Order: sequence, then structure tokens, then C-alpha cells
Amino acid sequence: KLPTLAVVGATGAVGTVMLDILSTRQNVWGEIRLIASPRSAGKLLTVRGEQVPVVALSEEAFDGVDVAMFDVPDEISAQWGPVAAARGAVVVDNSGAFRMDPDVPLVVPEVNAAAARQRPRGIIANPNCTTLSMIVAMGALHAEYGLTKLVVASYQAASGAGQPGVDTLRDQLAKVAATPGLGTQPGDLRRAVGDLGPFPAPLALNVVPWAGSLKQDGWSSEELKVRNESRKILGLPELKVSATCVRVPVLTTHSLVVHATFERDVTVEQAHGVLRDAPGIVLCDDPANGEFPTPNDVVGTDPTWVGRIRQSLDEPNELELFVCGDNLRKGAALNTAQIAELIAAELTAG
Ligand code: 11C
Repeated sequence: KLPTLAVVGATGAVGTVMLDILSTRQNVWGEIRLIASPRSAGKLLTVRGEQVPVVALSEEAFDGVDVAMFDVPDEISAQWGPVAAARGAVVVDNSGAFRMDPDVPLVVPEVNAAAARQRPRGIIANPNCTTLSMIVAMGALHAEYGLTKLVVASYQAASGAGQPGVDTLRDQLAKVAATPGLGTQPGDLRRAVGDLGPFPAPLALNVVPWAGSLKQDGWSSEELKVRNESRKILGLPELKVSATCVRVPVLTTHSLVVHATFERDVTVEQAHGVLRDAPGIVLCDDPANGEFPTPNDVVGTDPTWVGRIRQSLDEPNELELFVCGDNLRKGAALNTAQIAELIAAELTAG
């Protein structure tokens, strides 16, 4: 019998992409049960070409479930993940609730698939979308050259902040399009756009050097997640990581500029060879012909796209590169689906 999958948070921004992914990937599931808040109960959603009614989140909703994916806010995962695990489901959680728990593996199948087998709490965590947008490429390069330091700047899309982020950016873009001349005077966007939504400054025609909440010494939660999660996934607890997270007026697909330092020297040709052969990576690096990834060329695709690779002009063991990854697909739903498929294979193999 094929395993039963529950999708918790089926109606959200990531949940919606998840239903699309489950409808297009190889079908390894028996029943797919869709779970959401009580106000969405009874709503019909399409998955695998069939209309499936949403059921309300409750303890009983997990009866008979083998794998439960959670795409919900941290506090909902923190409360309900252990409930699902206690009912016998393997939980794959996309929130920040469990990522740094030493008894919860943080898994990116291309990098550390084996970690998914050790799950004392019955919970596996899915990384933050910003970490995920670069970590497949960094994992491949680390395996060959030994990573010692990462300095990154992110260019994060509005949908990282969920549907309110997307709605806010679209609304602001409509307002600036209707008012020619906006964006030329100090603060004119702030006065014109009104609702800032989940962002601390206007996003249309702007960049905003902030994502997440304020943590110690001026670091944002997002910047600390990039540091802590990269260390855990790569199994490098001492890795030096410094991140600056920035929101840009892109709907979906996060980009990062990465400055990576390795134990061993690495040329551009060598890095090309590694990345060309790595699963989950598309190398797009031919600047002479104007070829490099941009978020708009990448959105809706599964791989991590890598380009603009340069060897540092100062150090032969340092590379500069630019990566793009769809934050709702590999950054969230796809990686969760890949982890769930690892568990499905484990369960089916008995
Ligand atoms: C953003 N990366 O772009 C965030 C959203 O820890 O899963 C995801 C937050 C998380 O705003």
C-alpha cells in the first residue's frame, strides 16, 4: 500500500505550490489529505487532477497519516508537529520551529540526504528559503574544495513574506505606475504607497535591507538563519558565515551574491566542472553572450541556477558567484516534497 500524505497549510502560498508539485512529480502517495485552518474546511482544492476537500486541523486529521508536511507559521508547527508525530506520522516541517533542534535533522536531499534517517522526534526540518537558494551549489563546491567562509548578500523576493508580501508589492506597483514621477524625491514613495504590508519600507522602485525580525547586535533573524542553517546542513559548526539580507521588488525567486572561501584553490573552470555535474544545479555562466541567471528567467523552475563565477582577484581559494532559486519551489515546497519522497521510499521498502 502506498503511504498516506497529509499537507498541512494546503491553502497558503507554499501550500498552493506544493499541490502543483505533488501533481507533477512521480506519484509515490496513496491518499493525499489536505489540512488547513477550520475556516478553510470543506473548500475543494485540486491535486493530481482530482478535487479534494480540505479538512480542519485536529488530532484526528492525522489518523492513518504516514508523512505530514507542514507549511504553516512557526507557532502552528510548534504546536501541531509533535501532535502529528505522536500519532505516528513522520513530520516534514517547513517552519523555523524545529530547524536548530539537535534532535531534528535539517535536510537538503542533494547535500545531506542521509541525515533524514536519524529523527528521534519523528520530525525533519526544511531550511529557510534563503539558505536553500544557495546551499545546493555550496554543498557541491564544499565537497570538492572544503568551504571555510561564506559572505553573502541576498536579493529576496516579496513572496518570501507569503501572500501578503505578493499582494503588497502588486498594490504598490499599481500605485507607482499610476503616478509618473514617483521615485524621484526623498520619501515620495513612502508618502504615496500607503500600506507597507509586511515590509518596513516601500518595496516598489526600491530595495529594503531587511527581512525577518531584529535579533542581537543589529542582525536580522533571516541573517542568523542563513548562518546557523548553513552550518548545520553542511555539518560545519565552525563555518564562518556573514549575511546581509535585502528585499527587492521581485515577486518570486530569491537571488544571492556569494563570496566563498575554500581550503583549496579553485579556478572558474574547476567550479564550472563541479557545478555542471551536480544534481539540482543549472550552470548559466557565459557573460560574453549575456548569459547569467536572473530571477525572472528562473521563476517556476526547480534547480538552483548559478552564474557570474569569478576567481577572486586577490586569493586563488576564493570565488564570487551569483545564484538564483525559486523560493517557493526549491526554497520551500519542492525541498519538502523531496524529503517526504525519501521517507516514502523508506516506508515502501519496509
Ligand atoms: C523571507 N526567507 O524571504 C523568508 C521567509 O524561516 O521559513 C521564510 C522564513 C522561514 O522572508
